[in-house]
Amino acid sequence: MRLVPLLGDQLSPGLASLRGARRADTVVLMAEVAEEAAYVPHHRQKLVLVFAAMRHFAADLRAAGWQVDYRRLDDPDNRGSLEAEIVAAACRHGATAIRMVEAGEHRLRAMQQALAAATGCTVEILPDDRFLVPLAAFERWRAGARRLRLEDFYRWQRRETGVLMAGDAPLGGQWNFDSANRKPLPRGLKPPPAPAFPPDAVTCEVIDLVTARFPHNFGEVDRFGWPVTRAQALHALHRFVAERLPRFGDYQDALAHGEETLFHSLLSTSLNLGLLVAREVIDAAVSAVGAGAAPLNAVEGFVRQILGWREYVRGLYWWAGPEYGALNALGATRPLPDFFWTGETRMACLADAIGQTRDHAYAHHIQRLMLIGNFAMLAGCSPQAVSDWFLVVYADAYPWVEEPNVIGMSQWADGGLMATKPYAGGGNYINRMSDHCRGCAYDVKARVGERACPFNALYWDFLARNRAKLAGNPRLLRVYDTWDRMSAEARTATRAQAAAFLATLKPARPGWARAD
Ligand code: FAD
Ligand code: DLZ
Ligand code: SF4
Repeated sequence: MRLVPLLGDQLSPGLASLRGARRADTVVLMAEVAEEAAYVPHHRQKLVLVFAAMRHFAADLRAAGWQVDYRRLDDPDNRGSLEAEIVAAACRHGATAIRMVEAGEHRLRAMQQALAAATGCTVEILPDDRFLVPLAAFERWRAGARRLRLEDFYRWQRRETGVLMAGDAPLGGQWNFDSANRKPLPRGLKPPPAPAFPPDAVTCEVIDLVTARFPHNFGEVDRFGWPVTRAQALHALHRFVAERLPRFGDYQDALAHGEETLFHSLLSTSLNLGLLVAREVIDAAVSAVGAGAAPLNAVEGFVRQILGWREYVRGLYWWAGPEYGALNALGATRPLPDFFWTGETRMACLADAIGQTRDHAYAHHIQRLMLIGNFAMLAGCSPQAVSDWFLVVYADAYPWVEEPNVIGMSQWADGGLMATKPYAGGGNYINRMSDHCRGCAYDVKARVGERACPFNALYWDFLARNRAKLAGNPRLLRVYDTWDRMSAEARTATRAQAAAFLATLKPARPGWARAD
């Protein structure tokens, strides 16, 4: 008998460990376990999403003729960890062989490597070919690359896959349309509502379980609407391509008060669980250009996110190793302010982004990068505290994708491996790309004074504080020049303003979101 354990983010019918396996002599094991549910105190919607998707996937496998051993979190003899469940199942089924797809994170890869000794079985670990770029290919690319940059990686992938290519040249004659993709949302343009999938009986049972077992975790569950089956995820994909993709490019960088999704796809949870695979999402988007249903700037912008960023951060996570998560190039140590958990702040932009995070376990990229991440970096918050927060609060968060985005892209804690310069911005940037400032208690135009937008003084304070580490960066020469041209009094007042604001921040109580 062969045991095929499937992890919670391996919910793909075409998974490598299922392909070619014979149903008659295979037992598929899936296990909800306390260790995964509590290694960080996940947002309750994320817990519901993972368990509900696992339960639906197990039912689909059974319907397709697989023998599935499914372990529920509330089984009285649940052994609490994936390793213990796999060892017990191997014994229960008299397994002589274990076949698994490589886990998506360092912690569980180490567990997989210990399985042969723990079970006495032969253990086969297969590459996760749901990603387009095998890790060995990423490593070869990196070894030969002049520099580690998304743009180079992305062009290489366009050539390798032929996606949006006309022979050897990019379709439309340009590799990217970023300059066309920076429009603020015009007044009166209302993005279509994102599809929501009301919980069925299986999901309702999981909601009850999560509510009872994790009463103190962050986040609301009452408006749960994530896709939990492949059929729902495919429906969400088709709705996105038809309704939102055409404007995805134009408003990719926009922010708007009360607009939780704009023209984003909301497909990350389905992609990261495996309900959808990257290639089919890219193909669906590309076919919209062919059919004249979406312009090239939109489709290229979207493809770049998946063929580019998603594959790139995954390669970087594995290449950089477990130490990457501990990097702190700017030596930032401030604890997270408590409003990251309560959403209670007078800063309208952050109250909006954190409030919707609590309600939906979702924020789009620019909210994560230019509002929440930007604020945390300007305030000098510990990148590890920031990274833990991002891992907890988003339904799509797994270390392989969260860490490079937070440690690298958002906090610049890797000293520039991911991003050529810190993604730092003052209130002006936020005002240009959003309507948040109109309804804010603060004045976005002011740098000092009682009503001054905190982002402004914090921005300059961040640059001044980190001058020794950042001033040599050619992309920051102009901003340091502007700072230096301010009068000494203006500089002193700006830094005093930042210090006074920082002194008002209440640190989050330790263990705020721990599951009791
Ligand atoms: P869309 O804007 O519609 O983009 C389409 C798809 O492209 C996404 O579904 C996602 O699969 C992929 N994608 C886009 N940007 C990235 C990126 N930078 N890295 C990897 N994939 C990308 N994404 C996660 O999946 N999990 C995370 O834990 C996560 N944490 C982040 C933390 C920070 C600080 C930042 C700045 C970004 C983070 N991202 C993360 C990337 C991105 O913000 C989300 O993938 C995106 O917001 C998900 O919403 P969407 O599906 O509507 O994306
Ligand atoms: C995120 C998560 C959670 C909350 N629970 C489980 C679980 O009970 N069982 C499981 O197999 N996986 C779970 N996961 C996903 C894992 O923590 C992990 O992120 C991935 O399996 C890595 O590939
Ligand atoms: Fe955010 Fe400052 Fe604008 Fe208020 S004024 S919404 S704090 S950028």
